Amino acid sequence: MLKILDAKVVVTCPGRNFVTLKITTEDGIYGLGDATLNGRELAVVSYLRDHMIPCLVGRDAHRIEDIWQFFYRGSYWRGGPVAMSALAAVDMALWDIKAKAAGLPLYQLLGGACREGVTVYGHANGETIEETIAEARKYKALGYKAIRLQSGVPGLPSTYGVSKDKLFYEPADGALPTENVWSTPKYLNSAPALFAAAREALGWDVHLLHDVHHRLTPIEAARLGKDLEPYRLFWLEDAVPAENQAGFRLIRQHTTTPLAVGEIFSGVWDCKQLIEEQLIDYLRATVLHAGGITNLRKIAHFADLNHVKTGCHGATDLSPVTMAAALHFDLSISNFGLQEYMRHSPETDAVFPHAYSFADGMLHPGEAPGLGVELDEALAAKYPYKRAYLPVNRLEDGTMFHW
Ligand code: KDG
Ligand code: MG
Repeated sequence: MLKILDAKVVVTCPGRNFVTLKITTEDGIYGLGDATLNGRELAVVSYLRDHMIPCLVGRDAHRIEDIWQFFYRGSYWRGGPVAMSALAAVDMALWDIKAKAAGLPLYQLLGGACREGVTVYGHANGETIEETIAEARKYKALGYKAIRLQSGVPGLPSTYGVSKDKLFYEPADGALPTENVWSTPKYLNSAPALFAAAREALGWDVHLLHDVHHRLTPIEAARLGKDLEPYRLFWLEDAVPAENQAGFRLIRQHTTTPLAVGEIFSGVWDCKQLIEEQLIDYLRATVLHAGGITNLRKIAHFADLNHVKTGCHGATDLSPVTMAAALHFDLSISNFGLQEYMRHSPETDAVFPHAYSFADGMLHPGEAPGLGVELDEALAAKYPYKRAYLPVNRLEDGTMFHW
């Protein structure tokens, strides 16, 4: 029995908001879990503080599956991003504790390494195609084997994925939501040209990816997939909003461009049909928003039976605690595909010192016991929470659209 003595939530904003759960046991071992839900952070804080922590104290930290089921089944109101992010934070912290108690890096408890490291992709973006390609060259020079390309759409004042600060893209940029403008015809006219130029300039020995960020209908996505086929993308991401999973049938019937989806999924029920019918190639669900390591492992095993690989979300709004947990997970599963890696700012890395490191296009979680991430609470306290929303999107005629 490793009795849970206490748990607390730390909110900090070293350039962007992060919510971290710290669970402490009677033996003095503590574990960290990430509970950050971009733009809705305080809802998860309340869910943890007001509704979960009172039930955690006194339980055996070793009983991870039982605690997971207690909160999932026991809340009556199952699922959803707020509850599943909170549950994920508890789950990550418990795995951190168990691995520290065993004196092993977490991936050893998950079955050991299946590969030498975790291949990651970086983000190259620019207002123009030339600027984007120049950024991609920098990633290649750093050793990246896979690069996501996002470029400005001519005629639109701003575009998803294109940032002023090339290293640290933070879309949650306003104390109230910024309003962006979108045009599907303008986008569909410009995206294939980016990849034609990119293959010409970068060659074929690098994986190229692209994120549509949920903005097309299935038939539009089918057309884009076909237009991009000559450039052999590693994946086309979030081509359509995925609430209607059957929509992917139509895309699938029309194109051989591999499809990735799921960074906003909360669990297996958001992707059961996508996986079962083999409508996607890569699942973007993460250890954070999809209910923790315990839940994502089950989803990944199910995906493996259906030829679907993982492609975990790894944007900067997932803290280094999630990044570490994802790396232990990635290293240990048989159907790993690719891991997203948007580098955190030096301020964030200082608040969350971590054992993971990058070399030759791969991240490795390191050999520190547990997740291998610390939380510098004194430093965290110097960065108070700052309300920040993700943008919203309108069509050129003012109609509300997907962002
Ligand atoms: O919080 C939202 C971001 O994480 C998201 O917009 C980033 O789409 C994204 C990606 O692929 O990293
Ligand atoms: Mg995305």
